[in-house]
Amino acid sequence: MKKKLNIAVLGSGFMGKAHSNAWLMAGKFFDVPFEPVLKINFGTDMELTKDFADRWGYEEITADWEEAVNRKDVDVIDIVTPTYIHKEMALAAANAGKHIFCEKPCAVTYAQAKAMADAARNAGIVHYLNHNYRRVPAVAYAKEMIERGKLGTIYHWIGTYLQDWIMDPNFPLTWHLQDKFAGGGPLFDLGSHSIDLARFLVGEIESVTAVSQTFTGERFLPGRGAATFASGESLNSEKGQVTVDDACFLMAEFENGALGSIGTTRFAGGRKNHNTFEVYGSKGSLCFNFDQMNELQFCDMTEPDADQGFKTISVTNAVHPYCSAWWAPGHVIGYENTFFHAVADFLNAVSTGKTIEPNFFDGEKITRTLEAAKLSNREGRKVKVAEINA
Ligand code: SOE
Repeated sequence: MKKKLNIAVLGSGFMGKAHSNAWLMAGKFFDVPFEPVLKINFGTDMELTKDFADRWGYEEITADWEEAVNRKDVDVIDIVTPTYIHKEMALAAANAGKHIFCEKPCAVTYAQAKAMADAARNAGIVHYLNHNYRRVPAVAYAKEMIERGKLGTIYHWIGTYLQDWIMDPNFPLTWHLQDKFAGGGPLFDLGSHSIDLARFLVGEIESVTAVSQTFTGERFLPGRGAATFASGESLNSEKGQVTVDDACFLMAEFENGALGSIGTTRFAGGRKNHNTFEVYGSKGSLCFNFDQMNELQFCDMTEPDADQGFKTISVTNAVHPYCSAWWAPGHVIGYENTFFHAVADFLNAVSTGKTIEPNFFDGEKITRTLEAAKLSNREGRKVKVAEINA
């Protein structure tokens, strides 16, 4: 019998669902050292929280997250709330000596992210920041290929993360569209993923030059109104100010000399979750597109000129990262599997006390870069990441 590990999940939205599923399922596919137990779920709307908790089999619910964090019988705090409250929850969890599994982006400011990193360091807990795309097998395999030298010296990173879910001007002013709750628009929500992948695959970003735009400056407040959106949001008759970007494009200089760009928007019609990157090196080029998440495109530049061209690698073979736990080659996996991979790695980290990445130390660096991009856009100039102070 495996030792049980009691999980408190704070939040119950889209990510609450993805995380709950992963806590329950990871051990079915991976050899994990614990049996995670969905002990308690925190939510603010008790009716919705009860429905959610019943569906996923939580033992209890609470409207008081601090109570959940401080319970003696809770081992892990899983934070899936809006971003602005991550810091408060993470600090409380670290002070209580609980391991932390936290949704991205880390925090709304560099100062907050730094406080989270410091608290985790001081408490000596295991902390994980869920930039889940690192755990797409094709992305993890891209990392292996780069480490094996298949790309040589890296010259370029071109990342794009495009969505379209707020293009309708009637889409309400949810927390995602308010700077104080989200830290930024697609720059924070999507750009944090792209920066995480760029750091993972290329290296540290030294400076950024960013431009952003808000296309819809005012929106109806959420409430009970006529229109209801796919996300379940409905409208009020009053309007409020959008205080985040709708799109942000940035150029990045890496410490190792590589040059790159990251484009993020929620106004790319038809693009639902179009997360792509291209990495160009002296010996080879790699392209990834989450729409075909089981594949990598690779061009081997060491081949004779006449033979050069991109080939498709199906990253579904047992030798590929995470794939031995899944199906026979070519039998593809999906979005939810990335969360299973994260949970399996996190459980192993808790058992061994080893570091898992990305974590709050990465969150600190990513958030600093995001703030540099905000400053760059505001002041119309290139900003070194090191200029940003907590
Ligand atoms: C919404 O834009 C969102 O759910 C992000 O918050 C996630 O991190 C991304 O994986 C999918 O899109």
